[in-house]
Formats: sequence, structure tokens, C-alpha cells
Amino acid sequence: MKIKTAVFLKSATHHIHYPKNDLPEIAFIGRSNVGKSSLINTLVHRKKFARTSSTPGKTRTINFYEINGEFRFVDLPGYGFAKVSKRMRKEWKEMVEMYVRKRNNIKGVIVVLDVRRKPDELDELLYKWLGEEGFIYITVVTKADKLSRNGLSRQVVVIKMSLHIDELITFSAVTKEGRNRLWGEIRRFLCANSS
Ligand SMILES: Nc1nc2c(ncn2[C@@H]2O[C@H](COP(=O)(O)OP(=O)(O)OP(=O)(O)O)[C@@H](O)[C@H]2O)c(=O)[nH]1
Ligand SMILES: [Mg+2]
Repeated sequence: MKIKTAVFLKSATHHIHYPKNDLPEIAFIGRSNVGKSSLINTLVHRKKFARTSSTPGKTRTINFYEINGEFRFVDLPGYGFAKVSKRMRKEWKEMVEMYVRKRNNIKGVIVVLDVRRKPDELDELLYKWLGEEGFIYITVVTKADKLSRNGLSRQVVVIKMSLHIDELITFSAVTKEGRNRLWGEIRRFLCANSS
């Protein structure tokens, strides 16, 4: 994908602050600190476009980015950040559920996982929920550069089996592995159900 323009539109916690839903949106969802914002930066060939941090819980609002004036990337706040209070976890759930309910322009969801972690019940719940909501989604396991080739193959099997999925994309913001393949999927999302 040739990136002509990539613009940060706005941050929102409530639907009244969302941009107009006049363009298709691709949402990025996953645990805190897995590398969602870094993945967006890799896709648009920019280092500091979406804010990243080594401290989990950096993205706490829903961030809308407009690409080529044609579609948007939506960086959702990370879930399962151990240190947050119960109240904040509830806020996360409400924020993400509100986004999903209020938008009829979501064309696909990119689920981002850290390749080194075995999915747990929170991740399983997310997949169950995505299925129930009827979303088209793809799984991206990132930080692939942190494992050896053998370690990577082993983890891919573990993740596929835990989540009962057949397909995933291995990705790295460091080596850029998986970038073209993911763009291919995003293009497919945008074309498949454009109305
Ligand atoms: N080695 C390596 N580090 C990565 C990769 N992707 C992200 N990181 C690092 O992981 C940390 C978290 O990355 P973010 O992109 O901020 O993660 P996030 O999922 O947006 O986190 P929250 O906004 O807190 O939910 C940062 O220190 C990144 O530099 C990758 O592919 N390889
Ligand atoms: Mg983030």
C-alpha cells in the first residue's frame, strides 16, 4: 500500500467525540503493551505516528488515524493491563463496546498478540466476543524478532491451538516481517464489504 497521507484525527473516549462514520475503519485490538501502536507505525512507515511506550497502558483512549483520505485505522486501548483498577477495566470494556456498537463502518478487526505469550482466558473471551459480534478479523502475532525461528514456529502452534484459529500473521515492528502480508489482508477487508 502506498501511503500518501497518514493523519491523526482525534482521540475519543465517548462516541459523541468520534469522527463522522463516513469512511471504512480497521480496528486494532489486543492486550496492553503487545505492540498495537508500533504495528500501526510500521504499516504507515512512520516511527512516531501512533504513540508507543514500554509502559503498558499507554493508549487509553480510542485514537482515529486517517490513511490516504480513504480509510481509518482505529487504535483501541489495550486490555488486561494488570496494574489498572477494576474501575479502569470497566471503563475499557465500556469504551470498546461503545465503539463496536456505535460504528457500522468497521470493515475488519486486527487482533494483536505478543508471540511470546500463551493466550489466556481474557484472549479467549475476546475471540468468543468477536465471533458473537460477527466481525471479520485476522490475528497478528507481533515481536517475532524476539524469538528464534524454532521458538517462533513452536509458539505459532501453541497460539493457534489455544485460540482454535487456522491462520495468523507473524509480524515484527523491528524487522518489518509480515508488513506486506498484513497490508494484503487489510486491502481485502476494505474491498470485501465495501458498499
Ligand atoms: N522487539 C520488538 N519490540 C516491539 C515490537 N512491537 C512493539 N514493541 C515494543 O513493545 C512496547 C509496547 O509497544 P506499543 O506499540 O506501545 O504497545 P501497545 O499495544 O500500543 O500498548 P498500549 O498502548 O499500552 O496498549 C514498546 O516498548 C515497543 O517498542 C516488535 O515487533 N519487536
Ligand atoms: Mg498503544
